[in-house]
Amino acid sequence: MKELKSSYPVLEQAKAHTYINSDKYDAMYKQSIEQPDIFWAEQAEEFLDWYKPWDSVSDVDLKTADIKWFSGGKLNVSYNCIDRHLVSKANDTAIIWEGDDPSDDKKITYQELHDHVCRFANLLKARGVKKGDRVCIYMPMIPEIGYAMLACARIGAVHSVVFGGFSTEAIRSRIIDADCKVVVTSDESLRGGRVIPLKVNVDAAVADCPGVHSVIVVQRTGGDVAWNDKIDVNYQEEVAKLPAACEPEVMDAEDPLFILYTSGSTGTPKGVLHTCGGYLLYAAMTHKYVFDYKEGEIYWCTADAGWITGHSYIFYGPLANGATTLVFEGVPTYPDAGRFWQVCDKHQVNVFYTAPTAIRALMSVGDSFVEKADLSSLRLLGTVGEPINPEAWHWYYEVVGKNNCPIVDTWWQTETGGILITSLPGAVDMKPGAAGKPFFGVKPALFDKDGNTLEGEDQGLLMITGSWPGQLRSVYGDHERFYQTYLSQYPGNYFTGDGARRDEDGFYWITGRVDDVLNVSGHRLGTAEIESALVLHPAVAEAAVVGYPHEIKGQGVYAYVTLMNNATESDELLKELTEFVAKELGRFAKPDYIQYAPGLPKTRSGKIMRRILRKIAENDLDTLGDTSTLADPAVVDNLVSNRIVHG
Ligand code: 6R9
Repeated sequence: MKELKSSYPVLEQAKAHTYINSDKYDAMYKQSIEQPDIFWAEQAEEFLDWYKPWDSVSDVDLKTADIKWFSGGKLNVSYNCIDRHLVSKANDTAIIWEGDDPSDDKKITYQELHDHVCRFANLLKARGVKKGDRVCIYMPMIPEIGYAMLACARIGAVHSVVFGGFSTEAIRSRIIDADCKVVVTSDESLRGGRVIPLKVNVDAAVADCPGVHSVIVVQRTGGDVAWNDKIDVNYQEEVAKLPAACEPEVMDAEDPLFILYTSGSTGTPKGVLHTCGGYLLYAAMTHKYVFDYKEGEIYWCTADAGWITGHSYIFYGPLANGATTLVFEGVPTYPDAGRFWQVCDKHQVNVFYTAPTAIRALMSVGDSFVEKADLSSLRLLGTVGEPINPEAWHWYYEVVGKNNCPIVDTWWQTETGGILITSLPGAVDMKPGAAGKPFFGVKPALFDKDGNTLEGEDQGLLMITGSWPGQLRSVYGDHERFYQTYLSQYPGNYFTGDGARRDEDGFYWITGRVDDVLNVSGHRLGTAEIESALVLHPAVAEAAVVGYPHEIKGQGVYAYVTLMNNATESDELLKELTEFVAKELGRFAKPDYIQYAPGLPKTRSGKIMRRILRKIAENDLDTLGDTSTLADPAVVDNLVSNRIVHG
């Protein structure tokens, strides 16, 4: 087998060295830690335009979960992402849109973006949306999803984007939790040539949400959809009547910008709350330094706007920096597995940012698809969402990047707003599989289970000491849950839920979640959510879901279900349950395997022992461990003998 290099020094990162080198990184990092307020004040002045300066740079008390950055400072996020660029960039491309069908694309200039966003903002106002109101956005990856987000930001409304792959139940619970009065959606979406019925899902969700008075429908396919004159609003017809000017609302840096739901280890998804000033600064600054973004370059992040990566690195960060950002509607494998590379070639993409799961999937079909495209415009590559295995890293570096493009492996979370640990082009060496070093102002720490800080080379729970401007401020509607979930474990520190190893050079290697959160194809999924979907089915009494290693997806979903007394096991029921999860939660959450479990292994206090279920799903029976504390050890024998052995 070919030997894989374990480290690539900075000097080998041929194509990207614009802003920082190792000395400058060390000096800036030192200042960001030793004099944070001076450091962040300088950055906030450099990166953003303010109507009024802040009263204090940071005002943070993690013990009382009170986090403020730049409070008293006034700004508008949409002004910063659009209006201020009009002086010099009105006719520059803000968004390149590439449709699901390769013949479908368009370019939107900053001026056009301004006009669309203003019209959209005026439509929201006409439907009664005011500063502080919440708007749910459930849309395909078309430019209008960006217009909708920026229109909310313009008038001070708080958006809650729900990933277009989620289904009815997920939409309904998110609308109710944030008490949204308005939903923005499309008739249908197109993914890989398939039509997905977005409005049907919204209609079903809204039927149980009496608070929703308007559903704004952006036509995408023109497909036939049910129409309720009382609440449905035809976007194209209405915006045509509205002016392309809308004064931005003056917002406090600490006013909410958006809510984004994310899965945790227990309970319902949490509405992670981000605010205007700190979030935008952090997104813009990381976008510039991590991607070494230079004016005029074409930048493409393949994420969906329904996830935090799409928020920070398709829209807010790049647009704040006046970049050209590519918005892709389709999937990596349609019309064939060369799509990503054809799009890079067609639009002369310079910076390309994607997920390891996509890299593994495209690597598995061989090099020929990559070789057919001219990728000479590529200068820098990035990954996000999960650890990247060294084989996939090398394929990305050698076959896609031709040994000539640095790779930034960016570790961060919905809660962190932007990238916290990464390699930095020109400044930090690349080690395939390692996330790298902390970004400016970020202090990672490793803890053992008893709360002791670990120094030097070691492995433990990854915590972040102190605050940074992009940190979440609360869990929407439940500040106590925010404190309990993230700040109560080791006071003064933010609990990430990930484990990590620090090597002899101070590089961080993320080892994965330490809780019951799965990472399926880079999508974060709570086992609790899939279990709740399964038990909604009338035949299911109880369900337990675990992850197992999956070659392409990173993790696969393995579910154990206990049936109601009156239900009978059958292959049809298994299929039905799988489709049921798809219908309730979304196709991407479908279990790969479901095993009937007459009983689940539980402690005497009734807690499901997931450790044992994980081992059985992984077919790792030698280390099942001690089962004597189980209420009924015999259930394990049954599960082991009926386990599904997979490849
Ligand atoms: C941005 C995003 C967060 C979780 C996080 C971790 C995993 C993300 C990673 C990574 C290893 C990386 N994760 N980036 N693991 N290396 N470069 O993905 O946010 O959807 O909230 O997921 O994803 O486990 O805790 P989110």
